[in-house]
Amino acid sequence: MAALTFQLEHTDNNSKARAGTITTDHGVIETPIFMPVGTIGSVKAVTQQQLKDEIKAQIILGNTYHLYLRPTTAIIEAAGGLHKFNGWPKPILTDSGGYQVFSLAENRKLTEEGALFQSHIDGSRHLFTAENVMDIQRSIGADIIMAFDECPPYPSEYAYAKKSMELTHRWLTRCFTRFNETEDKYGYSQNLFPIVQGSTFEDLRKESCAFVSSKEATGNAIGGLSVGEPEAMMYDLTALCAENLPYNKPRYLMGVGTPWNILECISLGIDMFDCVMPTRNGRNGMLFTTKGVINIRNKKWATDFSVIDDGIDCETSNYYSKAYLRHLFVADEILGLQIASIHNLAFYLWLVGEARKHIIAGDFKSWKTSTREIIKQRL
Ligand code: PRF
Repeated sequence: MAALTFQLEHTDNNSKARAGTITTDHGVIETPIFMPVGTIGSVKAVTQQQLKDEIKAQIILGNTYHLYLRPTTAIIEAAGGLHKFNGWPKPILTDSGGYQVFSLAENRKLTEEGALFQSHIDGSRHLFTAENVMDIQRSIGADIIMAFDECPPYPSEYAYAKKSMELTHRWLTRCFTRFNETEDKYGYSQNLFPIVQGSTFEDLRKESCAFVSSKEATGNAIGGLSVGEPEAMMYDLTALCAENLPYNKPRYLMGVGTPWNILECISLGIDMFDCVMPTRNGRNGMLFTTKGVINIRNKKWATDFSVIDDGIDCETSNYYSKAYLRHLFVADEILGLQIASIHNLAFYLWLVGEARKHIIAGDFKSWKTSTREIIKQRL
């Protein structure tokens, strides 16, 4: 029951990139890391065995909003926590649900107390507060749990962004109070990560970083980015936040992004990422490979019998041909969704693993420049 620790192993001389290790009671995570999204306790179309053996995932995400509604907190608690329920033995992180309430629920209403919302499943009414979101995440039992926050839309007016950030800060203090009053439920340590907000305003972002840092959490997150703002603005704000968050704690950039976004943000000092892109885009036939981006439905792949990607160490990517995968997509066969999801996730894990190797080797910046042209290319 030891709180999470972060060991910095190498820092890049030519950028802010770092390689480190996060140690949790469910094992070690090598950073920089990408975390597959398993919203309802399942990474869509992928088994836990495939996550472990083929994709080589080290930590996966779950979502409080979804798990609370279905299967319900009570059922996860009866199972002995999410690790026991879904059979994933390594670290889990749960997002707090605030973000999903605002993007999914119907008739949601924000008050000082929390967020009132109607379930997207059956319209039933619920209230999320800083306190019950801590209690629910205690019961789900993730190794890393997220503070309850509001993610303002882009663009937001300064006055709204400021009010929203201040509310997120008051919720944050309530989250820590409740978190510290309650115990780890399942014999291993849970860690609360606060989230920086402040929309696109530099002074608000700095203020939020200072407030978040004052909580002395074991790790910190940056929210409210990649919500429609220009890419250059996202990088500038990420750089600003990374500089203003503790150096010796992991920094998690929430919901980012494309393979290129990830490399760029690693160079700005980010250690942890999650995004639905590899699985969601994979299900739409978009494959990220070490040679470039493929639309597998394209006719040009119909007779390409070469394997999906021989550049990464993943049995699925090295086994099935592009022509076969195209056939599965064109025929609407569910195996196609599985193969594409496994491959894309394996690619994302390969990408962050290579980034880590090159940070350690000392040639991250030149590797990133040469990799950029290849991974952005459309085949
Ligand atoms: N807050 C939370 N989860 C998130 C975000 C946020 O701002 C984002 C924004 N990119 C993704 N997921 N709690």
